[in-house]
Amino acid sequence: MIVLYDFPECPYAQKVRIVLAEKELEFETKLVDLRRNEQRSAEFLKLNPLGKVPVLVDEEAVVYDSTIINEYLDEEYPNPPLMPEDSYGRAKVRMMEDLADMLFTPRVELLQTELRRGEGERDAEKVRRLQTEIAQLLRRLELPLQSTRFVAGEFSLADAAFAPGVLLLPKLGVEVDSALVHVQRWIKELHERPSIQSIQQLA
Ligand SMILES: N[C@@H](CCC(=O)N[C@@H](CS)C(=O)NCC(=O)O)C(=O)O
Repeated sequence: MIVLYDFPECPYAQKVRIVLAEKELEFETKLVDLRRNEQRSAEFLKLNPLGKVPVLVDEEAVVYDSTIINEYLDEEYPNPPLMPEDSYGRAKVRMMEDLADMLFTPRVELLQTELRRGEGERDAEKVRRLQTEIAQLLRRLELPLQSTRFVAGEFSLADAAFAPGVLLLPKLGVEVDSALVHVQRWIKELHERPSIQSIQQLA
């Protein structure tokens, strides 16, 4: 049985849940309560010395980091495939996934943290800056989405990486420019996809 060490609100753990759902894999979850610093416990550090969720345990395989976990899942459980067959196709997925993980999701998390503060404590300038930066990042997706249905061809690990943040955009007050017709279409399609709907209540 696959076990996911999870914190439901973590977008990186959600990205793994989307892939597990795409592949219709059964799994158990073990909550690592980040609010109680459980990720620093000696027991958890044995699974991931970096002290971060998610971690996936599949029999003797212990894998951490959402990107590495999702590639592991795609190789171990290849149906349906979430990576293209050709090297350049795979490189494009990885570049898009990197954009999601390094630029998009961290800003979504920062904005979420800022908005959780009380009205008085909130840094309005920071909120506006992050909202603008996230909207600008989405602009970069319009060109690839003009020629393909998803960010790097067919639905892939890259779309799974963007999805948790994309679900939060309305709550975060990020407006997607209506001129970005392909981005708008892609967002709608993500919202309608069952694997992504399965994490909606966690987002
Ligand atoms: N690169 C990692 C990032 C994981 C990550 O940042 N997890 C956060 C929660 S969303 C975490 O566990 N933070 C706890 C800590 O840093 O102490 C991945 O993709 O899995």
